[in-house]
Amino acid sequence: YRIAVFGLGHIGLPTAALFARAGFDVTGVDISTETVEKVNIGKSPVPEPGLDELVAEVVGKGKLRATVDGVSAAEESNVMVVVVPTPVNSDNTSDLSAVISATETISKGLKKGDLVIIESTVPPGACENVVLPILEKTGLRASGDFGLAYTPERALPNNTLHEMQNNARVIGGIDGKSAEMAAQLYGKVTRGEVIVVDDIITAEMVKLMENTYRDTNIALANELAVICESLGIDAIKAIEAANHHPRVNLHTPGPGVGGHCLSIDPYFIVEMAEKHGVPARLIRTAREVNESMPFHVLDIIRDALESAGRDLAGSRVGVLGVAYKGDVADARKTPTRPLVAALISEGAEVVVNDPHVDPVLIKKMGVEPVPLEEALESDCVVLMTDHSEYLEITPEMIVGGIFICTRPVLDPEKFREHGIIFRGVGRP
Ligand code: SAJ
Repeated sequence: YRIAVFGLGHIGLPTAALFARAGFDVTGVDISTETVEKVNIGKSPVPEPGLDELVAEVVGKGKLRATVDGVSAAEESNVMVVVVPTPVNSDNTSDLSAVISATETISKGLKKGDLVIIESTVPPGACENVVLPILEKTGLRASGDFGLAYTPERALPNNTLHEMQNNARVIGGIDGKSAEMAAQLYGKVTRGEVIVVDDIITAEMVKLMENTYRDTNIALANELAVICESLGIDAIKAIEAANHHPRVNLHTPGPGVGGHCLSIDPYFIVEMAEKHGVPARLIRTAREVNESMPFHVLDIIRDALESAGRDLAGSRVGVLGVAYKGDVADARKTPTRPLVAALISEGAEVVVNDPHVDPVLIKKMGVEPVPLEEALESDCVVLMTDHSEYLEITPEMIVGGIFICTRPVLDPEKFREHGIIFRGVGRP
């Protein structure tokens, strides 16, 4: 087969590169000439461990090349994989414009015998109700003339290459032949189990269920943490003890849920549920709880400053971490953004440190990126992201005497022994 992968981002590029290493001839398609140029000189435009090396290897061997010309790529290939982003609109409905546009491009090069595979996360039903009609406008018929399958990407950022080659793969097809062919292709990339489910909509739903499970579980942990704070209970220790139960797996409370997946995917279920007259109360509430967490952190900061006889307005707050989670450079949907905006509107003087995130992006949040030592000299230091660098922070480094550690990564006692006001999500 010749495979064309549409979208060379966090997931598309590793997918294309792994197919190329498995021996397929792969054309990567992207609308960004900058991305295409970078890939063609053997470099990865997305930071992901091991990806630069892999891209260099497969481009060097001539197995992967990139282009902006999607129509020619589709004409030359017999398998087309769509891995483009699906963000949410401001009203939390799905924005399928990138999937639609990639599908339209593919339809211009679609031939008899081709297989189209969608990997982008979509609301249940989107492949059959949105993608399929575009492909059939060509006059070709699904099943009879071409195949269609859906297989969600499930790899964890920062561990993408490992997970893509080891995680189980869920596949749904428009017919048995499409599913079987997709299963064979992905079986060449992953050692994990390849699970063929009944149909496309089931495969679409599986992906959303996984991230909704995690988001809802984190919301539960966050709500329990806030309750524990008010009752004088250390929620982190309580959750740890509860998780010794063989059937309990409470997640970790924190400053909120960021990233492009957990904070978006539950809304895709809500959207379709409501269209079908089902309210999706729990899933929606979980989102509300997680989206409220940065403002809970704001309350903790204000409270801690007031307990030291200071006002939030006019105080200098040093925020540590812009990335949505530790040791990544990705700041999409990060809880740090609403926190910083709220601090500024309350009149605090905010400085931000992040050793991984592009300083240009930090400046766009309306704050100054500063070195760690400078952030630590603030009246109040707030750890938002569990970057490895921050795990080395010691009481002596908290010059202003107030430390808000929103992630359970440092021991409160160690700081309190030194007279530091130590507060955190879930800490009494
Ligand atoms: N978080 C918590 N508490 C926890 C776990 C996470 O507050 O106990 C926060 C993190 O700090 C972060 C956010 O949640 O802000 C999301 O982080 P994550 O590591 O849970 O997930 P992502 O968004 O990096 O990747 C998820 C993964 N999905 C699941 O684990 C079910 C990944 O496997 C998916 O491929 C990815 O979404 C995706 O692309 O959908």
